[in-house]
Order: sequence, then C-alpha cells, then structure tokens
Amino acid sequence: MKYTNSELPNGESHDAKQRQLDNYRVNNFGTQMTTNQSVKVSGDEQSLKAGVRGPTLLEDFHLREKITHFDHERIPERVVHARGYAAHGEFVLHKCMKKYTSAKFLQGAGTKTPLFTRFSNVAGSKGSSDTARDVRGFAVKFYTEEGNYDLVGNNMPVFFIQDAIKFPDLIHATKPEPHNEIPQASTAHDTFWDFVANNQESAHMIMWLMSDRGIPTNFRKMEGFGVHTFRLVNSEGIAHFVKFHWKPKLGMHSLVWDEAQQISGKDPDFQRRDLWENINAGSFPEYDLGVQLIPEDDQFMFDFDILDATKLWPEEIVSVEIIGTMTLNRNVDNVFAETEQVAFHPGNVVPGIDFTNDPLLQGRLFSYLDTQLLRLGGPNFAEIPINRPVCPFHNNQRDGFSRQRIDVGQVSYHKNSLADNTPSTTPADQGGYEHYQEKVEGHVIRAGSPSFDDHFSQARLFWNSMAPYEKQHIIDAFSFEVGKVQSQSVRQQVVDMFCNVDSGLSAAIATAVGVKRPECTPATSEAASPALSMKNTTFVPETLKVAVLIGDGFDSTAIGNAVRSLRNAGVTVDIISERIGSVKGRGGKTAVANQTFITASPVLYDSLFVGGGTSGNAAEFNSYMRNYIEEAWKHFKPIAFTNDGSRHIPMTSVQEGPGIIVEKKQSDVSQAYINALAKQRFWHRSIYK
Ligand code: HDD
Repeated sequence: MKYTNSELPNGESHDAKQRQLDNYRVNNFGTQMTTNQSVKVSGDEQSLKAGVRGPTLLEDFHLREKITHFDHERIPERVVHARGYAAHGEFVLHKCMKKYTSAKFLQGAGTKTPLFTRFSNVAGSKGSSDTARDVRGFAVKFYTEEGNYDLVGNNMPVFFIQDAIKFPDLIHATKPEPHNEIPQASTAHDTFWDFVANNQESAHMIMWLMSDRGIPTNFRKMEGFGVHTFRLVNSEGIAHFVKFHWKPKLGMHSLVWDEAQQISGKDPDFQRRDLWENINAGSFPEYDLGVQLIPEDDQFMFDFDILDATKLWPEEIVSVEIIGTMTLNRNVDNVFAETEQVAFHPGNVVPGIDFTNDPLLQGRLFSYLDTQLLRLGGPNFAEIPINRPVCPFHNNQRDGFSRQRIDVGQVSYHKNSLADNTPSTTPADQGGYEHYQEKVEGHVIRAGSPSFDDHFSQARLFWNSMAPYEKQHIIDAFSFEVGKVQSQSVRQQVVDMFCNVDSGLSAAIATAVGVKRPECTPATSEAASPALSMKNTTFVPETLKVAVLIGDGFDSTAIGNAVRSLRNAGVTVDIISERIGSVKGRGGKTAVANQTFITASPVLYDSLFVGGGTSGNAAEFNSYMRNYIEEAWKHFKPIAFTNDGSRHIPMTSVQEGPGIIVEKKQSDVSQAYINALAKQRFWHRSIYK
C-alpha cells in the first residue's frame, strides 16, 4: 500500500525528491500481515511444531523468513562518521552565481533545490554518545535537476592531514586502541596524541578540536565547511577557486565540557533529539550558504597554499559572500532507509563545479565510492530511494547485487547502431559534464609541496583570535585530553609541539600534565581573525529550552505568566516537579509537570526558571532544587527566580550579577531575563574574565 506523504498542510505538494520518495513510502498501519511473498500469515507467536511440545519443523517458511531477515538486518557501520542523524530540506538561492558557475541550481535568485543533510560524529561507533568532543560531519546532498551534488564537509574549516594517504593512519590512531578497544568516541588516548605529535600538520585542526567548536550545543548551532578548495567554472570556462561555508542563523554555540560529559550519560541522543524535536515543532533549522572566491590567476597571492586543507582563508582577507539559505524542514520516516543508507561522495558534482589538486580531496574522490560498495553491498546503491537523483539516469551499467531497475532492450554497450547509439553523450555546451581543462605538468614524485610546510602560523592565528574564556577552554581541553595519555614521552612531545603555537599555552598544558615546560622560540605573530571567535556570533532566545521548577503551592500567577511570555519569545518550556502530572498552585490553579527532577537534568536545558512551592518531603525537594541550581550556575547559564523561588538562592553558590534574575513581580517575565537567555552563558562566573 502506497502512503502519500508529500502533501503540505496547505495542499501544495512537496519538492521533486519528496514526490519521488512517496513511491517508496509504505504505511503498514491497518494492514494484514503477510510473508515477503505476500502470503497471509495465520500465526506469529508460535513456530510450527510436531505436537505442542514437539520439535520445530523446518517447513515453517514464515519462521525461516522472519529469522533469516532479522539475522541480516545489520550492515557495516561507516568506518568513520558512523553516528549520524539527518533531515530533508531545501536550498533557496538568493544570488545568481552565473558569473562564476554554470551549475543550474546556482542560476537565478529564488531557485529551489531539495536536499538531504546528514550530521555526524567522526570517531565514535554508531551507538556512541552525541556530545563527545569530536569533529562533526556536515554532509549535504543537493538533488539538482542536473544530478546529485554532494557537499561533504565538517563543522571545522581545516583538516588533520594534507594528503589522503595518511587518512587510514589518522583514523587508526583516533579510533579505540586495537588491543583493548578503549576508549570509545574519544581522542583522549595515547595513539591519537602520538599521531598528532608525529604528524605536525595536524596542529591547526587540533586547535579547533580542543576549542569549543569540538563540543557544539547541537547541529542547529554549528557552522559547516566544504573544507577543500573547489572550483566554480562558468559557461565560458572561466574558473574561480571557492570555499563553501554554512552559517547557522541561530549563531554558533557550544556546550561546556563538564556539561557535555554529563549529557553523554543523561541523554546520549541529545543532539539528534534536538534536531528531531525542533523540526517536528516547526522550528526549522536554517543555514546560509556562503562562498569565498579567488580568481584563478590570484592563487599564489597568499602566504598559505590554497590547496592545503590545513589552511583556511581568513574571512577578513577573502570575504564570505552569502548566496542562499538551506532550511531543514522534514524529519526522515525511517532512519535506516534514509540516514543509514544515504551515500555521500565528494566526487558527486554537477557541471560548473569541479575539483582542485588538493591531495586530500583527490584521495577522497577514490574512497567514498569504494566504501559504499562494501557498506551498501554492491554497485547498485544509487538506486536506493534516498540516493536516487530526481532526474532520470541512463547508461550501460548493468546487473550486480539487488539491481532494482529493469533495463529493457538488447543493447547495453557504447557505441552501438542497434539503439541509434543511445544512451548518447551530451556536449558540454548542452549540459554534459566537462572537466576543467587545467594545464598539468610535472615529474612523477612521492613528495609534498614545500608550500605546505608551515604548520603553525594559522594554528597561532586561531589562538590569537580567541576570547580569553575561549583560550581557557582550549587549555582545559588539552589538559584533559593529554592528561589521559599514559606515555610521558607522548605528553612531552605534544607540549613541545604546541610551543610552536604559543609558549603560554604549552606551558599551561605542561603544568597540567606533569611534563617539562619546553624551552622554545615560539612564533610571535599577533595576527588574528575575529570571525574565528564564537564570541562574535548571533545571540537570540528562539528555540532555547527552559526548565521551570515548581512544587506544590507554587505561585500559579507568576508561573503562568512566565510560561506564556517565554513561549511568546519562542522558548521551549518543560515543567519539572517531583512527579509527572498535576502540581497544585496557590489559589487552586494547577500546572502539569511533564518531567520530574529525576527524568530531567539541568544539563539538558539552557536555563532554569525557579518557581516556588515545596513538597511533603521538603528536605528532598530543597535538595533537588539546590542541585539543579548549582549545576546551571556552574555551567554559566542564566537563571531566573520567582520571588518564592529566590528562597533557594542562599542554599547555593549563586551570587547576584548578570544572568541571575529575580522576578519580583507576578507579571510576564522581564525583558532582562529574555536578554539573559539570548546571551546563553555568563563567563564572568569563571575566574577567567
Ligand atoms: Fe570523509 C565519511 C567528511 C576526509 C573517507 N567524511 C565522511 C562523512 C563526512 C566526511 C561528513 C560522513 C558522510 C555521511 O554522513 O554519510 N572526510 C570529510 C571531510 C574530510 C574528510 C570534511 C576532509 C576535508 N574522508 C576524508 C579522507 C578520506 C575519507 C581523506 C579517505 C581517504 N569519509 C571517508 C569514508 C567515509 C567518510 C571512509 C565513511 C563513510 C562514508 O565515507 O560514506 O569514505
């Protein structure tokens, strides 16, 4: 039975991809159970036996089919980026890019393209926790009318290595150590840091990973980057180098490390749940697409090599031009069918977008098809619904495991006369893909370019660009990660390495991890790029999550007004008390608690609104309140108190000051609280200003 799902509430139909997926959506609700051969099943709880206490019979085809299918349900998880979560959406172009590229989906402001975006963690396995310190994958598949274009990026603009030949080594060093398979989803172990210290081109990426970018609050609040330098080529064959950026409309925001670790236990699905819930609630995440462009002739004008994936193009030198917006507006129907089976490949390009000689990119162009062949069991994965282009595809490829389409006719070769030499090729000026005609010459050589040799200038640029509290977080992250390394020699090597970035940084790590402070001559450049600091991001209250804490006898007028005005400000509210259900307020009004102190946790919220009231067991109630407030305070979050609620303040470390608001009146919550919410963290509470 077909389940048509592509209609929007206003009767409009969804985009081409959704209409295509409708052909595959099946709703089993209300149907009769059958085998895969469509034979109706009469019993599904007992196997077929010779007598009720007798042996089970092999002829039970329903039993055999059910168990066999189950036995084969799992496919290999991705070798990296195994843990991921995805959503459908669309890209709307704001600025016609005809001058730079012939790609059709980038022509004509207003052009809409359906897409599918998968966010991921790199190191952990499929069942690991969302909030591990890690790079996040940010992979977008655009279903354009000229075929699929995949922008397979990360939430950091640079990478650990410069040449793809080192990727297996990087990942072997990063994943759990092979002899004991420890630790899961963490780089805080010997082999990772041994790799770092002995492959020093990783310095810049490590600065990003140790920064707050390694622990984004959620997928909705992180940037994305295509990382490599690609080429845009226009219809006259003129090329520009390009870097792609995704900029979240809600700004970039991060967790604090202690909070991230607690969330790993309290809700390992924290980030996927956030995406799922916000899309379901209609709070669709939006990201602007920006491009940095460098004319072909200007490629040697910079003090870094634009083909080196460990380098970014500072936005102050090459500005980011916003050209469109991606909106994620629909959750998947089935995680396995869509999120797990989607196959990204940086080699999936459309006319007008091309590669460069970045040696990291060149290796990726091989790896992705290769990995899908294993993971998805053969060469026909492009026929899986989520991977199908929205335009038809025709060629002479045939057969293989699980072939879905039925190619009719006698001919499956080129050139032919029996089918009028079709499928025919298309000249470039009519939309056939033509590779950019770059002039290439050189000796066959297994060596890197000397222009890739500077590993520390941009690592230092990143460090210089951080706000003081961001610098402290980097020191803390290094102290944690390198502190977990057993080998003193590796700890010393790391500390020595980062002296090339900043002597203060390396001295602070040395002290924390118990090794010698290195004597080195650090680089002295003071160059900074303000765009790299998250201090300069967007701060808005929309979609933040507030926990309203109440007990019996709470001030129902104050809480009622607060909840209403928070919701009006676009904030999500949970009411937390000792038990789920009605909580009696003063004056007979009740509120319904949808979480309890033990089902929820302060680390799952952006802020607390502490109401009054108590419970039969006042000591227990006060202790819950104290713990919640203490945690939120420790994680620098804004906290508001009703007049009644403020009686808990003296039992905690909370001190008056920015981000601590006592709502004296029973009216709507004050603008001061909404402003504090938008600010999200009050770093002055740490000793580091
Ligand atoms: Fe990769 C998956 C991003 C370097 C080999 N990579 C993968 C995914 C993302 C990236 C987002 C997950 C896609 C999804 O959601 O399914 N990878 C990057 C970026 C890189 C990078 C931004 C550097 C700029 N990757 C890289 C190299 C190689 C690979 C150098 C190999 C030479 N990556 C893979 C892979 C994966 C993959 C093994 C695993 C699953 C998959 O491809 O589909 O082929």
